[in-house]
Amino acid sequence: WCRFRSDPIVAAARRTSRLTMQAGATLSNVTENVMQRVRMPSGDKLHVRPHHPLCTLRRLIEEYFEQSIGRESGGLQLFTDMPAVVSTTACFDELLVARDHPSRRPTDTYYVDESTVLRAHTTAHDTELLRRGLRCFLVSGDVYRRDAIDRKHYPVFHQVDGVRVFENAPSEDWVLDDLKRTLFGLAQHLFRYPVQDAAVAAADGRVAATDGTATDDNEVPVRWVDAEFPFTRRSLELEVLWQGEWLEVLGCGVLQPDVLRAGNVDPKRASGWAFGLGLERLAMVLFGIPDIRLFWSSDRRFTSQFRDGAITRFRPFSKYPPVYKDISMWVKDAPADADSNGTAAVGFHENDLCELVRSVAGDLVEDITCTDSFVHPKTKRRSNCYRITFRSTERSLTDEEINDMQFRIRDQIAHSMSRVAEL
Ligand code: FA5
Ligand code: MG
Repeated sequence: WCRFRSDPIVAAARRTSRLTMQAGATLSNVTENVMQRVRMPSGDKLHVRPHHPLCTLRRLIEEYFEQSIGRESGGLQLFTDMPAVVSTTACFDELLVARDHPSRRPTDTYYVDESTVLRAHTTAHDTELLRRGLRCFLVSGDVYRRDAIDRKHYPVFHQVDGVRVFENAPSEDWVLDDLKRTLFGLAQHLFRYPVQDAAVAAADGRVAATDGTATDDNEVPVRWVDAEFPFTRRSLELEVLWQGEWLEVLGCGVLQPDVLRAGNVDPKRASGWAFGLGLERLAMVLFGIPDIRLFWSSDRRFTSQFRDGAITRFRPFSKYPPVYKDISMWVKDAPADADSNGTAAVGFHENDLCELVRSVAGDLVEDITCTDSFVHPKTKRRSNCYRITFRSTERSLTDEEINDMQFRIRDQIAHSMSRVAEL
């Protein structure tokens, strides 16, 4: 029932974190494709790979924290190779993620077994590091989520989380101000231009640039948006205006007292902040990389463009033509009260379709969009039409290989999704 139980990486993670195997564990929903990324030797991972844009960006972030708070707090600790296989306790429970929170569902998270997941965020390490007595640290690594497919989403991406705990902070407002000031400084450090708080600029009657370049004053517009995370309060997201679009790059907030307690920190004496940032999102903006799949490319025309430490604009080597294929199916919706934790809810979920397509087409699939959905007036059955965009970032695809992939996708849907979808 657990294909990866004997996998060396999974076994090692289980040993070091004393994960317990429980009876009646659910079937793993980790695909071989994804497991290959988990198994990559830690030195090959993109956020530590020499000259890789994600590595350059991670180092710039660390450099900023070393130069700013590292000195004042007397001990910033950096982690880049914490194991990606973690317990549900670390990933969810200790972060107060409710039992029925959507992020826990097997449609959204990769379960190795009932109590073990591929981390869905690097926040999964925060309580453990607090328990080790650390009060100021950054954790970076590969994270895994079952998700949509488009040019901004990929099932494996990279995050950097940061935590800072203060003994005797004057107030929660003070902690929040420190957090905002710190992250604003980070944006400034990364963009090399003064960043401009869009709300402040608007109040001053100044207008933000909307074409994605810096304005005449070389200012990059950013803004704070209210957000919600179970593990923080006063939560916020930072967005950057880039190419006419507000792009969410990080989430943050003041740590909940119960999270501090889980980290053996007494919330009566201490308080703290945390943030989590997506490296791909920021790197796409800073290096001008148009498609998240490119980060995984080993094509020399991609890799040769980047040098350690330098933020340079990506020069597209050529845009290969997309090929569209439509696929229609009758789908069975999950009952509204479906059990969200553990066993697969019986119902159609788009993430399952995306995962299936990804397992057939790999990085040749660029996007999957539902283009039409209707409910039959008599039978009340729902029909969805999906448009699959195939495009390689490296070459032209032949009709033959696309037809072959499309055929295998249909075959797989009929084979493994028959309970929830009918072609
Ligand atoms: C989190 O993961 C929280 N753990 C962040 C956090 C940490 C908040 C600590 C408060 C305190 P979220 O799911 O929004 O939040 O993801 C954080 C960032 O990861 C996003 O802002 C985005 O930059 C990036 N991200 C999220 N999903 C994807 C994806 N599928 N592909 C690429 N990047 C993604
Ligand atoms: Mg978010």
